[in-house]
Amino acid sequence: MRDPVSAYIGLGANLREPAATVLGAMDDIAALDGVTLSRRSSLYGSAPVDSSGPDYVNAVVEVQTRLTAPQLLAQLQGIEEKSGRERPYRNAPRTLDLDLLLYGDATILSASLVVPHPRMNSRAFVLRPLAELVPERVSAASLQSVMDQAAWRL
Ligand code: PH2
Ligand code: MG
Ligand code: MG
Repeated sequence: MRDPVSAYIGLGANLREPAATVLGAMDDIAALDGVTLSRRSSLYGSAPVDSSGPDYVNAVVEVQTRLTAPQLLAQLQGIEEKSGRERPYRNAPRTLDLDLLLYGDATILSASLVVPHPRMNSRAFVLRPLAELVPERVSAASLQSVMDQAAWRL
């Protein structure tokens, strides 16, 4: 069998009850077959970036998984759909967004999945919770470049 890989998943929500949704999604991730949730960051409040609506709740979790990256992504999309996510337009306010940020040390460039997440280094709501879990994977320069973005620990 494949060795488990450490992967990092960004969670975000800004509709309905975002904190409860994000916490529930962490439990849903933990319950996936082939996935062990090893660590959860704090929850962060954040102002919408290139998006609209109420403030977001964001967080990052670390998992160990034997799923491939596309298999893991498909499972995450299933959890998004279960939360009632609709996709009326790009960056629309959302009940739940689950982004695969890092999958081991892999670089993936396919039509349906790009890893590392292409915008993670320009978003404080990803970098701050990720740095709680794996500071060695978040550069000081990236953190510095998002200093002006509001993302506060809840
Ligand atoms: N997600 C986006 C776009 N903008 N802004 C915040 N604060 N948090 C998010 O999770 C977020 C966003 C696209 O996925
Ligand atoms: Mg996203
Ligand atoms: Mg997404």
